[in-house]
Amino acid sequence: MKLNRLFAAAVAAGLLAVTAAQAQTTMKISISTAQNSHQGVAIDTFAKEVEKRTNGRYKIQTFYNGSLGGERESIEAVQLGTQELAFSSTGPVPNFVPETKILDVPFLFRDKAHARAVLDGPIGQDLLTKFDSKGFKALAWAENGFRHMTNSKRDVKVPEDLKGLKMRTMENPVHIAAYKGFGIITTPMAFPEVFTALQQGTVDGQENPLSVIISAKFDQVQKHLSLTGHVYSPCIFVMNKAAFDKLSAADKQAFLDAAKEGTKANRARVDEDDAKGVADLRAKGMTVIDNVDKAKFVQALAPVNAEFEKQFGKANLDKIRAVK
Ligand code: EAX
Repeated sequence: MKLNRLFAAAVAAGLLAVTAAQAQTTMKISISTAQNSHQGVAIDTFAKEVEKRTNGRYKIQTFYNGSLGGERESIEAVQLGTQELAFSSTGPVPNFVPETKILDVPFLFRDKAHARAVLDGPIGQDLLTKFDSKGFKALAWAENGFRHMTNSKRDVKVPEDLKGLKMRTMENPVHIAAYKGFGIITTPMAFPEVFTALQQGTVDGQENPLSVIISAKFDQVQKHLSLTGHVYSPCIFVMNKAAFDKLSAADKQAFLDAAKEGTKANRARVDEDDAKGVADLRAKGMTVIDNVDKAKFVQALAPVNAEFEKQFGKANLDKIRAVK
């Protein structure tokens, strides 16, 4: 009798375990930066929240340091469905969803609060829907932050100092056009290759937010940093559209809410990195020019910006600029 009961309990437990195992779906999400970064915090939080909000029925496997490929490759994989999710800067995104290009216009956003208000407001939320017809579900905007220039050659104080520097850029048409406007020799390259390219001198410099410069340890291969803040760099949680559509309504909401939590953690970390980044990088030996004359850099891009006004429509850019 006692044995029977034990046996029944064991069978029941086994069945439960089997059902739980069957019901658990594993999905992958990747970033190109380290786990200990503003992007790592984003996907770690997302993974934890998805598991919590779906009672463990969905498990999110997290991959760091571009171990599944660079950002363009990971977005491609999400579009194809060989990878369910990616968290990426919007660098390569215009190659998939051209409407997002407008966010890459230099000196468009006044500060992070402005950029976040635009992304969280009607303009940003409308842009998220543009991913649908391209095979994606865009879950939420997050951020990389404002990008700054680093190089191994010289202090960059005025725009003329950028002339002739060979710099790695993201695979982004707006950035490339703008940086050419500064007289930079642009070399588009996937992020996982950048450290080595800087180390070997294939390029003189690169540009990224403090969060990325710190987590990628670019201070080890770059001497000069200038806080140019020339462009805001959004990030995005993207998911394969078919994988998202398969979820129940409640689970869809769980994924969307989890991404929002990821964004909160991500932005808090960017704020933290921005607050202590300069002191940290100085302590590591970088020379930091933190008082560049922004107006001169804006002025240097006047011809390029005139082109952007034509391309994107002045009214559309003004609509973004007008957001409080
Ligand atoms: O998303 O490619 C880049 O420079 C990005 O800013 C970096 O991968 C972090």
